Amino acid sequence: MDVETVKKEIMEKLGLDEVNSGVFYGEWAPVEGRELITSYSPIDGSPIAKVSMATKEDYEKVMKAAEESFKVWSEIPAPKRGWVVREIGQELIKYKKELGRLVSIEAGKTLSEGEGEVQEMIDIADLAIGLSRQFYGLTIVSEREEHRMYEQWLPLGTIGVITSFNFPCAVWAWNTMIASAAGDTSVWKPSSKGALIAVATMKIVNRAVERLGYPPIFFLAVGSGSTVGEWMSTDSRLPLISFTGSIPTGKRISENVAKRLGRTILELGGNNAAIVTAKADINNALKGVAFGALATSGQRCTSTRRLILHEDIYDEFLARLKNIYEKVSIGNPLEEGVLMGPLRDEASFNKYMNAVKKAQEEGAKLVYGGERVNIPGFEGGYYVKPTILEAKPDMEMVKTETFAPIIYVLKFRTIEEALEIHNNVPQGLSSAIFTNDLREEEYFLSHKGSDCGIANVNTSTAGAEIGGAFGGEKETGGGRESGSDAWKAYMRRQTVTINYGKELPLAQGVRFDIE
Ligand code: UN1
Repeated sequence: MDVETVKKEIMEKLGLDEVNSGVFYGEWAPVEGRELITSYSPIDGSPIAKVSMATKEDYEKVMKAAEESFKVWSEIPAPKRGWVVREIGQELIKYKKELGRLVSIEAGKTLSEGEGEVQEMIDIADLAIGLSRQFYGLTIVSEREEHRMYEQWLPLGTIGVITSFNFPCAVWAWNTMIASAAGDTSVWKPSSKGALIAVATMKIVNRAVERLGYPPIFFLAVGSGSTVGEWMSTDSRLPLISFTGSIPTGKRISENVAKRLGRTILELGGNNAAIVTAKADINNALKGVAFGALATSGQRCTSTRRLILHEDIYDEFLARLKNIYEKVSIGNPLEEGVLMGPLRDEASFNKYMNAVKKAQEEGAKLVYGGERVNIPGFEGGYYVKPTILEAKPDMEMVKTETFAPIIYVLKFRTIEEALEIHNNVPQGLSSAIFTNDLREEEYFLSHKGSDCGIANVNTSTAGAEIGGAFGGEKETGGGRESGSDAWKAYMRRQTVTINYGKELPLAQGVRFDIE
């Protein structure tokens, strides 16, 4: 199968044309007079289609429509909003294959990963349906006679969601399925490299909303970071900006939002490590590390970038990992059996080459990889060998996130030393330990252990389920999305005090007697 065949099969079904509007403000904005982005497939570098970008006037229309809709949407009881989310989930089930294939051709993922991304959207819709009946607040005892206190959660408003190319629709759904159940409307700025997926996603979900007779609640403004991204982050009509992407851009967005005292959910870089101890089940550890490092060609926030090996198993593990790397099938991700597709584009490839070079300049030893792979017939795609470098914890490249299949191997003797190495990076998203030793595992999970938002035992750093809160510490930005109580970020908490007595006693015993 090639890009052209898949394209022919899905474009009409997804309602996509050669030129598509990238702006939805209740209706699709015309494409005339707007700049166009060409979407290129990383698989062979071929153009798939074009998407128009929002002008400032378009953006204003988007914001106006989103605010108007919020007034209606926030009035609807939450469980009924949940029904809309259920309809969206059903619509996504219908289009799982087609949207999954679009993810494969626009993001370069394997067919299984493309469909997996849509499944992640369906899963979060399921979670949001249940949540729509569970926006619970606490009741609190009052120190005053005949008083009652409780807290309630109210819709927040219109929220902004800015997503990256590597999970071009799942991360949008993490935010918006929860936010819409919570009563919010949303404005989406997708990555310019995932614009076509965004358009297709909007068509699917909007159909479901419309079918149930509600006004549109999802809005779209395709554009660059310096235009739409900047407009959104400085716009006080958006009380929350959820941003997934690089640390430098995250800092910029965070500053803009902080200046207007808005809220952010930041999901920035990860530099995730797997610790493999001498007590590990080596076969499982190899599988977990290989999946973590190679899936999506190392272009996940959760990709395993560092491998911390116990000295007793170091040589054996490294040799076996190298063996897996030598055999892994790299190529057209639309083909059955291929596990590693291309890097996103030339810029990603240059970053990969640069990291390999710089790490070696710092003294790292290349064990495997470090070069481009030529796939006949797919010369326009940037395919690379998965790469293993033996390194030292303090090297700059070991502390840097490179969105590519590069793993730095580090050696440890004691579990304390392993965790010191582990935490010796600025990022703090995901982590893993492979061990069958209770003490090692508990040390890893203690406050002296992993400093990440996500900690895995005997499973990979990548591939988190939507039921948990997703996000990380330090330069990863501190945000949490998706499951658990992440919904609270999309609502505003109100502490309520009710006096049902005949007097007006004051808290803290304060007296204020008036005649
Ligand atoms: C991301 O890379 O931004 O945990 C998200 C995982 C996926 C999500 C990754 N479920 O690997």
